[in-house]
Formats: sequence, structure tokens, C-alpha cells
Amino acid sequence: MRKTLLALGALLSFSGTLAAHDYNLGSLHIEHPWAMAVPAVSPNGAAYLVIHNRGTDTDMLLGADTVRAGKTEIHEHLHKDGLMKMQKVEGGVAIPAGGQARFEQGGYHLMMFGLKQPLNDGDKFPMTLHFQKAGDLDVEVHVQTQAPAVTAEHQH
Ligand SMILES: [Cu+2]
Repeated sequence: MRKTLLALGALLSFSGTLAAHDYNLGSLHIEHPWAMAVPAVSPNGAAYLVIHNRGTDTDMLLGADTVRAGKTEIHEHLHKDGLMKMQKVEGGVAIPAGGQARFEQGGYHLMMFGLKQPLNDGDKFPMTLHFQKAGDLDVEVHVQTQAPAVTAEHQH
């Protein structure tokens, strides 16, 4: 607990705000890529982010890559026959013009298979996002133990 408080204090004094980070690529705005911390024995992990499209054309997230894992796939969670299962999304996820695509727990996620190092709280690692129209974007994924809070600015 003491360690957590110290870490939080360091973050607050560094940025003066919550440690959210975001990116712009053309008319796309990519909000806080993050991954859930997993136990060291876990071979796989999942990354999340929200993509806003401020343009007038639909774009697609086709996939992602990271050196941290052997393979990264877009997945979605489905409720089927009373069970929660996940499956690979073929063809990518649309980011509608004026809209957003949300990758969050219980929905779309970037599934990382064959982690080369455990995902420990506080880690940061690079990931490349592949968009159909906007091209590639390198982002930094922050490993954390809780989903980021949805801020008022982003509730739209
Ligand atoms: Cu998955």
C-alpha cells in the first residue's frame, strides 16, 4: 500500500494530472492505450484503447503488433449460450466518421499471445497500430491494474 501511494505521488507531481496519454494521427484521436497487468505465469495479455474519428470518412483498425508478444490479434468478447467467450475479429474494427471505436474490458481488445515478459503494473511497452486509411501509428502501452476512469471530456 505504501508503495502504491508513493508511486501515485510521483505520477501526480510529474504530470499534475492523472497519467493519461493520447495520440493524434490525421483525424484520429487515440486515447490512453493500456494493458491489464497479469500474473507472471500468464502467457497472454490484452490491451485496450479508445479511438475517436473526427474526420468525415470511416477508418478501420486492421491490427496491431508489439515486440512484447509473439502475436497480436483483434478480439471481441461475446455472450453465447450464457457463456462469455472471445474470438478473433476478421477484417478489423470500423471507426465511424464522427464516432469512436472502444476497446475495453468485456468488448474489443488487442489480444497479445506469447508474452515475452510479464505485464507488470507500471511497465510501458511499444505497440504499432495499423489503420486502413491513416496508416501506422506507434503508441506506448501503459500497464496498469485498473481500467482508466472515463473522463467527462470523453463521455460523448
Ligand atoms: Cu482475447
